[in-house]
Amino acid sequence: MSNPVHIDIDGTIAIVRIDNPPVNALSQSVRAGIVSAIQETDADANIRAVILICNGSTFMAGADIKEFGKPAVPPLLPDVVTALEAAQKPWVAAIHGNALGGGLEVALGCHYRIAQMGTMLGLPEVNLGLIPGAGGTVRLPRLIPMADAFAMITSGKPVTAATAKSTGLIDAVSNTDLLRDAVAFAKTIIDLPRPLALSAKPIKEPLADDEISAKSKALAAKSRGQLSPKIAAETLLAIQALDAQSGLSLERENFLKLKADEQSDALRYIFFAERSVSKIPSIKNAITKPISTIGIIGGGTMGAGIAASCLLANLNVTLIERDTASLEKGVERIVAILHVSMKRGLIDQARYDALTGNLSSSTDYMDIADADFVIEAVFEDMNVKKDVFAKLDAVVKPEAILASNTSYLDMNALAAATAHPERVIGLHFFSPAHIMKLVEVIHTDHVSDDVFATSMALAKKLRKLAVPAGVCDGFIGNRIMSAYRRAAEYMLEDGALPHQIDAAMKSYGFAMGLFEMQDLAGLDIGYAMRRRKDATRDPNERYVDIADKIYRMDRLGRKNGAGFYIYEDGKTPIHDPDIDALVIAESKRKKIARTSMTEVEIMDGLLAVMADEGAALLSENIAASPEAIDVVMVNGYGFPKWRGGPMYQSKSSA
Ligand code: 3H9
Repeated sequence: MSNPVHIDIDGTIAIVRIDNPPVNALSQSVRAGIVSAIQETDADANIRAVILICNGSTFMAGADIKEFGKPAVPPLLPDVVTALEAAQKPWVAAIHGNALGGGLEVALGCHYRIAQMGTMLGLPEVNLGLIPGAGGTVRLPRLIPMADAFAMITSGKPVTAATAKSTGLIDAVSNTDLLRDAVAFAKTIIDLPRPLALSAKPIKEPLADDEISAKSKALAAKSRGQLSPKIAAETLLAIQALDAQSGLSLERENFLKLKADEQSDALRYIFFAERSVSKIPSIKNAITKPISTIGIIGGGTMGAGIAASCLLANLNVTLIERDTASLEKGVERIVAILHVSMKRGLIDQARYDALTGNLSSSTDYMDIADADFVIEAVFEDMNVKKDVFAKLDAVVKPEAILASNTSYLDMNALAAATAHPERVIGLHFFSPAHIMKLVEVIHTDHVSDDVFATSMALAKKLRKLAVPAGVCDGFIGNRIMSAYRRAAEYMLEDGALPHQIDAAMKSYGFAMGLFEMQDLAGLDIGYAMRRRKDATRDPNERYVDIADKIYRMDRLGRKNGAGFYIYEDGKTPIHDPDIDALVIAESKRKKIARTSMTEVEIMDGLLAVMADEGAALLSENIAASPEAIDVVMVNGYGFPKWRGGPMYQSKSSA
């Protein structure tokens, strides 16, 4: 492999350039190259400052995660950062794109940092089940206030260059040519005394122990069993009371412990799975058509969220509704989402004005005749959707793509309702659609490769995680959830109670229990869905009546204060013994002898059902890989990410 580290000399300034595509990860050859560059520039008396810059789209995005499963080959990253800190010449990190994890730690080893506007800087190791392992927990809180370092390290969320400048993480922002600005900056510091190395400085604005403990407690609740945020908080708390050397040793010890833990294995698996699922060999040579104008049919919660996502991706959007009153409400919803984005600082006033300017609305389908792509998000009913598709088919240009945001309907039947089924695709967004990253891209039988590839590309443009799925009732996620729900209902009749099942799955790490989730969605929704399926349900299939009975007691869930649970404050589920009695009475009525179940039995039983349904999806070609199933479950259905997903779990426990 060619040397990824090059040195150019510009007068008295050395420019050390890293070129290790795609993200300049700190592979062994990069680490070794940086160490030689330190030695070379130290030895050259003409050089008075060094700029560290990267080729390609980003500064270093971290340690090379692909090396994590193998024995570490020196020089190790912590030693590289220590060597940088001790370099004879001042090093200036010139940062663009992302400086993440080990990449930011390298920048912290440099004596100055300048970043291009738009750069993101962060220590996202917790998302991989780790903590920073090359001095980040020790150096960051010596550069910026501990409260800011704590937030960055325990959340893993990167900050913008503007925020980094305000906290002192970077010394300067470049608005134009990064290298030119970095050289100009270097010239201003050449004659200054060398700043103290970060490891020689005290902690900046340490937090009181009780403040950190309170934050740690809040984190433990939020991370629901994930170790890394908790260990990150504990490490920072301890580091406040230690000298830098002892802090570095503690960080290393905790980093290595976490790296060897199964949670980090699972999170690394999901990291690569999320990147692999959208790579589809069969459409490698397909033509991706340019998309600039989107028509959205229906301005309800889903339609508005999808429209806002499209606007935020700089697309022109026309919203269609059936009457003026609904149209006004739809536009209001979209504008409200953009307004929240502005209030949160994600877009500024000028961008808000530009994006709202890209939105038009109409009650006439002819106004989307020129759209490149139309997404319908009307009521989830086959006849209503068929009607919309027939109208669309008649007005849009022949090359326009028609997508349905359905969560379970037969997309092939919908495509057959049009004259051009090859341009029909499903895009199953998750609610709220402007926030949730997951989209299932439903591959209909007759869809053309170009339409499929263009739909995948559009999802990427919307910054979504697109997972292809075949046509079946519920696609990947809802089908697994149906199997999970069915099995949980059998467990109710067989001996478990709703709160016991919910507690078991929450203690496994699920965001919410299944029965709490049904209460949140509204028991009327599930009831209506079951009635729609009555006609086609196999009469010999085991059917559990408990949810129907609760609905008929006018317990609709959170919305009217009672469902499987009672809600006194409208949101906190309270266990209701009346529901236990109803469940027990149902077992009796069906003459089922109840057997109590332990938490582990409940968990194992339900996970096995999910994995079995996943195996069926694979054998039916609905899901292309176990990774696709895991990515859907983790990103759309609250399966704990640090467990990797049901397929990963079944493989690891096999
Ligand atoms: C760490 O640094 C530990 C240290 O504290 C201590 C060590 C001792 N390594 O995401 P993309 C690949 S832990 C190897 O699609 P984007 C990725 O798999 C690390 N490979 O692009 C993909 O490959 P392919 C802390 C990596 O533009 C390709 O690059 N850092 C790494 O949407 C493009 O990736 C992180 O957690 C890596 N570190 O987003 C940052 N990163 O084309 C992780 C990416 O074969 N990375 N690849 O599928 C990211 O968040 C995003 O990749 C980034 C770019 C935002 C940089």
